[in-house]
Amino acid sequence: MVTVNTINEERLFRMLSKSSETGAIPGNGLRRLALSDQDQEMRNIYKEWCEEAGLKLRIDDLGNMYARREGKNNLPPVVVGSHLDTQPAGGRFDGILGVLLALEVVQTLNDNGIETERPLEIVNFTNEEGVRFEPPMLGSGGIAGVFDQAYVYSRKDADGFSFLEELERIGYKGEEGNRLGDFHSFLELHIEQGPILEGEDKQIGVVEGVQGISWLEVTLKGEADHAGPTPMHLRKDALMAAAEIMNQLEKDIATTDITVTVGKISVSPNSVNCVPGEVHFTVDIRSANDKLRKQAFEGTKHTIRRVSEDREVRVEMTELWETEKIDFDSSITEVIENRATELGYSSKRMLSGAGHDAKYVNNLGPTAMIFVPSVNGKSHVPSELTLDRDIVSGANTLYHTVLTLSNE
Ligand code: HGY
Ligand code: MN
Ligand code: MN
Repeated sequence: MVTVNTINEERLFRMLSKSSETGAIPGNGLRRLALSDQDQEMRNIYKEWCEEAGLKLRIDDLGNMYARREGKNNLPPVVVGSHLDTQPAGGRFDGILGVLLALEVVQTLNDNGIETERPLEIVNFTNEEGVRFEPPMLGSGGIAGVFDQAYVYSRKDADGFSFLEELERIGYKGEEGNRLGDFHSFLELHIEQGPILEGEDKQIGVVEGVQGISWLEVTLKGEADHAGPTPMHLRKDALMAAAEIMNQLEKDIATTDITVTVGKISVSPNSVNCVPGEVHFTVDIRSANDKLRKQAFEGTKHTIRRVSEDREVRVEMTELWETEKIDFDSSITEVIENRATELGYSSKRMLSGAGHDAKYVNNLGPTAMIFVPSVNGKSHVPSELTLDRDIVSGANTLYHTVLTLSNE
């Protein structure tokens, strides 16, 4: 039986509460959009903590932050990390736990005077959420060769500011040569963001893979008109067309194996007494089965074209993002499961419904994730919550998994 409670809970929760103050919004939430002032503030705090822990910090050309702890031998490191950026009205744990628990693991190794065979690198990836700069995971996707540097730099936010401008503005544009190099293994601890662990009363999720995701951007162009004198049969109402489309997608495309989400919509002229002339919305489609997801994607586009034709509304669609279902490294998931069991924690093997940086780092080398339960399965909202005891069991599992991997 390994010693439990190896991490320093007081220090860990002090770091977490500092993060929870940085970009805080009412309802216990966070608004810390990628490359915003709040992200800059949190990056500066995290940088200081890394340097206080004796780590050597470097920043790459996409703003990804790597902090390195040397080992006995100059071998490919064990890498641990996640993201510090949040949703616009997000929670205090999504991504943040993975970054701060990685730092806590390093500090605990320091406390115990442990020198690991391999070096360790802890990471904060830029723009995981893909809210301000679409699509998600531009930092991890950039180093994994999914997005080239020019594409990442060109992505603009709703106000027209580019990723590059904002990265330079907050002072976190480093060198391409600082990107993650060859590594032994990558671990990401994350909140589950769903109801499974809580529902089955399990403390640790041993994550075996991540489902596939497709994003579609849609613009419908009808005709704006006066809401009063324009008879219903003469209208080309873009919002009514969108409403019919969304209803059809929920009915005909979504199944128990396929999620369909229209998360973002804008209407113009967006006035009480104007028939909407133009609507812009997004569709997020996910499944653990890539064949089903691709069929659902095609079915979605067909539905949008059919309804638009019926209503004489013009349509433009852009396939914004696609990422396949991936499988993590089974030798690492076995280590996670064994350490959790030895620590006396219940665990469950599972797939991730949400995308994570680990999904792209998995392109570069052996990767896996550890989940901790989300209360009521809620995430991407201010009420997002993971209980202290579950954070501690996640941290101890991460610590002992890192100890094993860094001495392999
Ligand atoms: O979209 C996702 O699943 C992740 O939270 N960025
Ligand atoms: Mn996340
Ligand atoms: Mn998220």
